[in-house]
Amino acid sequence: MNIDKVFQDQLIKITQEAAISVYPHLGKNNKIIADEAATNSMRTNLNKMNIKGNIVIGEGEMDEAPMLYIGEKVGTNNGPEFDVAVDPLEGTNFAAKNLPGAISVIAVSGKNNLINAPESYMEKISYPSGIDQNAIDLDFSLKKNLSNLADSKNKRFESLRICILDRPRHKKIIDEAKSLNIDVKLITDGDVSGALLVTEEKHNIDLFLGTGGGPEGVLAASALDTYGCGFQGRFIFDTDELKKRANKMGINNFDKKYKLNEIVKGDSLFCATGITKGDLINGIELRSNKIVVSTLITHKSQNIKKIVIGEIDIKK
Ligand code: VTB
Repeated sequence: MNIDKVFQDQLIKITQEAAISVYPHLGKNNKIIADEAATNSMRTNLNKMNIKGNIVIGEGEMDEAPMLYIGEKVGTNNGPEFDVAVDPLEGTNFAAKNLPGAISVIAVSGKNNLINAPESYMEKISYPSGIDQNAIDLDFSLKKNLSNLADSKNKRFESLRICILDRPRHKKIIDEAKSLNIDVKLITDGDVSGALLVTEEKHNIDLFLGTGGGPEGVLAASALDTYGCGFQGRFIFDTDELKKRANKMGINNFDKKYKLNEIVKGDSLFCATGITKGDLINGIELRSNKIVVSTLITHKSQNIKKIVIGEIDIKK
C-alpha cells in the first residue's frame, strides 16, 4: 500500500507543532516536562488525522506510558490503516540543556509494515547508498566493514569517518578506530540523527554504528530506506522480561540480525523537525513575527527526501 501524498503535509505539521511545543522548555533542565509537551502535542494532532493508526514504536509500553504507548490506537478511525512510530522528543537531554540536536520524529507505514518489538537496546549499523548489502555486517570487524566500504565507494580507507554514541560500551570500537587511524565523530545522544548522517555526502560520515535505542533504530530505518542507504539492526533482549514481551509480539529468535527491509516494509513516510540546531536539521528560529522550522521529510514511494522550511505566524 502506498501512502497518499496528502499525509506529507499533515505529518510535517505534526512534528512542527510538537517541536514548537518544546521551545518554552529549552534549557530548563527538565526533560520530563519537555517530553510531555511534545508527546501531548503529537498525540492530540495524530488523533485529528483521518487514519486508523496503531502505535508500534512509542513512549513505552502500556503499563509504563500514559500517552502514545505501544498498541495505542490513534486517529479518527476513519481512513487508511497505518503503523505509527513516534519519538516526540528525541534528545530529551539536548532539550533540557538547550544543546544542539533535539528533534521531533514520526514515521508511518501501511499496517504491519513496521517491526513490532518491545523497547530495548539495539546494535545497529547504517551506511550510504550504492553499497552491496553483503559488504557491511554487524558481525564484521570495523576494519572489514571499512575496507569493504572504501572499496565500494572508491575512497581511501584513511579518509573514512565513523559516527558512534559516546558510551563506555563502545570503547572497543572507538579504540579500534583510533588504531586504524579513522576519524570518529562522537555524539552524546540522538542516534536517529547519527544514523542518518550517512545519507548525504555533506555530513561527511561513512558509517554509523553501535548500540542505542531500538525505537530510534526503527525510526532511522524508515528514512534510510527512502535514501537507498543500508541498515542492519539486532535487538538486545537480555532479560527474561524483555524476552517474554518480545515473544508476545511474535519474536522467537532473540539474536536475529534484521535487514532494513525486515524492519520497514513497503512505503513509509518519515518526518523529523529540528528543535535545537543539529548536524542533520536546523533548529527552531524565532523571527520578529514568525517561527521558522525545518523538517526533513522522506517518502519512499514518492522518492521524496528534502528539507521543508515552515514559517508560522506568531499570534499576538
Ligand atoms: C540513544 C539516543 C537517545 O538514548 O538511543 C540513546 O538516540 C541510547 O541509550 O537520544 P543510553 O543513553 O542508555 O545509552 C538516548 O540518548 C536518549 O533516549
